[in-house]
Amino acid sequence: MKTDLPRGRVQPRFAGICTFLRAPQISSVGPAGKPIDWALYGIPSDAGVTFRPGARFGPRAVRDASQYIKPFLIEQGVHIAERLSFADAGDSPVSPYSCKQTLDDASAFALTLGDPKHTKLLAIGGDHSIAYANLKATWERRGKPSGGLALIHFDAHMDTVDEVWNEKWGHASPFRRAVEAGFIDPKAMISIGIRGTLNDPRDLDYTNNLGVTVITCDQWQKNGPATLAAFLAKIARRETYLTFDVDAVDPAFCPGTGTPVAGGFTSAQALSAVRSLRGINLVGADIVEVLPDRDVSDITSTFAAQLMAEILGLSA
Ligand SMILES: [Mn+2]
Repeated sequence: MKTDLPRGRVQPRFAGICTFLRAPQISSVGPAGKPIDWALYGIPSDAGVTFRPGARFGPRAVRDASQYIKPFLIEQGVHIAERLSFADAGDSPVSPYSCKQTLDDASAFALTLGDPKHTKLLAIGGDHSIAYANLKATWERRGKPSGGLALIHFDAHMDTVDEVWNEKWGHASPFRRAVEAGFIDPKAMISIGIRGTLNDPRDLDYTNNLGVTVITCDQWQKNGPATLAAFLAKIARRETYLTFDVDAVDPAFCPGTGTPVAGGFTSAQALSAVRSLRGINLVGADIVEVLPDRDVSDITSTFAAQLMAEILGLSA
């Protein structure tokens, strides 16, 4: 085994210290687990929210829900602990009154994790602003590719507003900032699950003008999988980052989130869409906007925990 997990039929899943997917803490990974393939870490910040706060408690809730995730993935047919070394790197530093400080500190923290040339970063938020920090660290660790990374973005919202209440680093803006910084290539960016309402239709202009591919939930029902497959064929083996806002899923299936929008994916549809990404050259990922105080029976954190395993499976 590359990842030394406590055996589920020996140490019960309700016992022991709580880490993501029951992975070892990064400091305790032995020689058999080196180099570490994935560092899993939390960015417990909701300094950037525009509506309901509370996503700062997301990493803890997802750790808890992930205790029941087992290492063999039925649909993908892979055993993630056998094929991959992954470890829980704890939580990044955060600065609860400052989005920008949090992003600077979180990306500096992420830069140091594992073997920077090899270890991929899976960040658990936190609100969507934290994607910028993990994207920045990923882009730098990949040698700052000049064309930027390809981006697969699941979300109800585009998250490309220039600023809200004079804040340029909040959760409405991470992909605009990432395009400006050169971390991502908008022509190799796809946003899936977009729907609902906007303050201003011109909010769509920015990404439309840059050539971002968009699949709304309505379009997904008609030809979404084919559009996604064509996009994947276009980006081929290019280095790709995956960002998943749980509000891409319908609030009936992910109620624990801060900016819910009706009419989203079922959790089954969303997981199936993620599994269909198998074969991409995944170099980093995040899962964001789990808001435990609004959750019911851990529905949303259970989804996020499953999604963590599926994301690891994509590269196993
Ligand atoms: Mn978002």
